[in-house]
Amino acid sequence: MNIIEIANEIHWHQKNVLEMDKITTRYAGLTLEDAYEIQKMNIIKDLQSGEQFVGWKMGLTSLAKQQSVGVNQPIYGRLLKSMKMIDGELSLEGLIHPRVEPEFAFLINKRLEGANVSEKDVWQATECIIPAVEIIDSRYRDFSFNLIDVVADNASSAKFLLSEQAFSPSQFQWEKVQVTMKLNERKVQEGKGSAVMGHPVRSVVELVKMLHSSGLCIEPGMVVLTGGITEAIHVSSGDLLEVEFDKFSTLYLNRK
Ligand code: 0L1
Ligand code: MG
Repeated sequence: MNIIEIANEIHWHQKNVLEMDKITTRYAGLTLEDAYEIQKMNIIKDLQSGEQFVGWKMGLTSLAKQQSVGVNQPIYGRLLKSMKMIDGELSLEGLIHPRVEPEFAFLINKRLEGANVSEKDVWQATECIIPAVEIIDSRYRDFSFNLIDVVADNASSAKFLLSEQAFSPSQFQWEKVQVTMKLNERKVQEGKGSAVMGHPVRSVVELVKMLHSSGLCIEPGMVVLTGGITEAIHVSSGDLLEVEFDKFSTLYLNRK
């Protein structure tokens, strides 16, 4: 087993928008550390071809999502500038079988690091909180994977949209914010901010701790997607999506 070759295989499928078989059924003995190393190797390739690293995403932060994948821990992935959707258009180009989920994004303005980071540290380093939508897209056939597979595939990262409205961290009780997703004008999902580890700030704390164990940290200017507030829903070309965050913000994808 050569993790450089495995990383190359995943990267090829990411760039060529093609499904692949799980790596864990084909390569025995892969560890979670190998998976994060593969993720990092592929991001380095992207950076070498001119990409820009803009932040982190936490995934599998809700009990519902962990149960649906059969795991009991969150994961992280890396966000690149090209993943950022500029406006509310829903372009599914370059995606295999996209799913959409609502999230809160934290914009960080001070370095966050260390195993002992607290919620207070995160609040002190948070410039603002931004309603967001993540489009995830697994490169694995049928969206079927285990923890190691999905980490190696950059936690299914594909695209994300940030609202143009940014809010002060103290403006709302984020865990109580009700989020509703409508697909083609029909309500399909709803949830509260508390679905993300009880409170989305805990997702950032957990990310800092996970990064610390790999000698990494969150640098100022980075955005952090804290994890899905509801189940992710399948979207197809032409679908209209409306994501409402209480009454204070609404994000549209493919608004007519
Ligand atoms: O952002 C997420 O929670 C997704 C993490 C990976 C699992 C998936 O693709 O559903
Ligand atoms: Mg997500």
